[in-house]
Amino acid sequence: PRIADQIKHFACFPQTGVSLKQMVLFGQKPSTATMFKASQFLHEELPIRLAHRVKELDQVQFADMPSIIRVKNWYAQSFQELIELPPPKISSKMKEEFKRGARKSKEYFDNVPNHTYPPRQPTSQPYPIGHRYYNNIQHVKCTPEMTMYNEEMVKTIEGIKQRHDPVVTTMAQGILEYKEKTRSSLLDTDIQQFLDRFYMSRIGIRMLIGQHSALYRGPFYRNDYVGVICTRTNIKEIAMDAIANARFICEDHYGLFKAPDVHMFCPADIEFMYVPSHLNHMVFELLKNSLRAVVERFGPDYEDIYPPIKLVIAHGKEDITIKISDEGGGIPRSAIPMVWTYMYTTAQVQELEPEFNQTEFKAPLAGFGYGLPTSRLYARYFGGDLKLISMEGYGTDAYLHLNRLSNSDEPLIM
Ligand code: W6P
Repeated sequence: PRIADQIKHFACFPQTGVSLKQMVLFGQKPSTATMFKASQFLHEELPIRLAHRVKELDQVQFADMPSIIRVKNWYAQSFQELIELPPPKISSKMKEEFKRGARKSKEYFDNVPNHTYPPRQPTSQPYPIGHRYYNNIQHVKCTPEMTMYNEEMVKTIEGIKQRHDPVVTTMAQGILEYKEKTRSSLLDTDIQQFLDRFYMSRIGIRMLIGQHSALYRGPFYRNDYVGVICTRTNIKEIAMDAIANARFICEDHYGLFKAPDVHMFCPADIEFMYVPSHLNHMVFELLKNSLRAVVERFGPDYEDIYPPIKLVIAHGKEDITIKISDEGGGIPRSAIPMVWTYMYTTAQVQELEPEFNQTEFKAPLAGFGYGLPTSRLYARYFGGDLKLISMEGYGTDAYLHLNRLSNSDEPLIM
């Protein structure tokens, strides 16, 4: 009824992207006043993003599948919660305080050398390299209204994040329902593009919520973290961790005494700004695929003579690239597109794991799960990419490119 009209209205506004760099600069010194500004930004940005998703879910060719309707209702409910949350009352006293804080910040930053003008707002374009950032609300004193509004916003968006946890599995269910009904092509590009956009948007929304909640809740004792972003992510440590986990899962799944070895080549400790959980997700996913290919090519009785998987980390000016090479026999060139589809994938997962966990979409070593397409989205989200090159009859190389400068815009339209 009325909520549908409001969704239509909000879907007319363009979404505003936020780069990794902007998130770090904005979250560097969280205060009640900066959190308040961020809450206000999310209070208008999240309903816009959710409304776009509802609109697209309504127009897609499988809009009438029961599971798709469930997902759409979650988006609509979250939209409604946000627009029904009362905006903060901004008294004239508070306005004065923001003005005073801005003047004080200006004085402060004018007396600190090495700052470049003009100041920019956190949701505008990324900063040029070497541009020192400040926000003009560092010196604003907090008020009870600000504190109460922050608390309400954080509680609301944390609830929304939790509501949307089962979105990926439920969407997969919906695609399955559609496939059973229509027996449509496995490589429908419209559906593929829709799902890439949909899941990319989900990554962005969850990143914004996760970042805001982490800035609000802490922990505050680590000086190399800004929310969920680690400014000194050590890729070697994350790779070693992912290797141990993937090998363990592989041994468990195939009942092996010893999974294929993974040889890591990493020149030195490389530290860069990234979200460690995203990085872990991607490297772990690639390793699982390589391990699976090797074990399935040589069989389980080959334990000590499996050809090792090579993991090379290269460190350039623009990119950090991780190459993972296996000798698992490769995949035919014509089958590469299948690896990235969501349509083909669900069938595989269902076949291998008929009773796969409904909320946790992580069937260990299952077919080509959603793992590869979602890993590529995670890579692209911060300006990187994921590519596969395969030699049929020999093995596969996966290239995970990560943007070192991290100032790429959030990809909201692909
Ligand atoms: C394969 C298939 C694959 C997908 C992704 C990463 C590595 C591999 N190896 O055989």
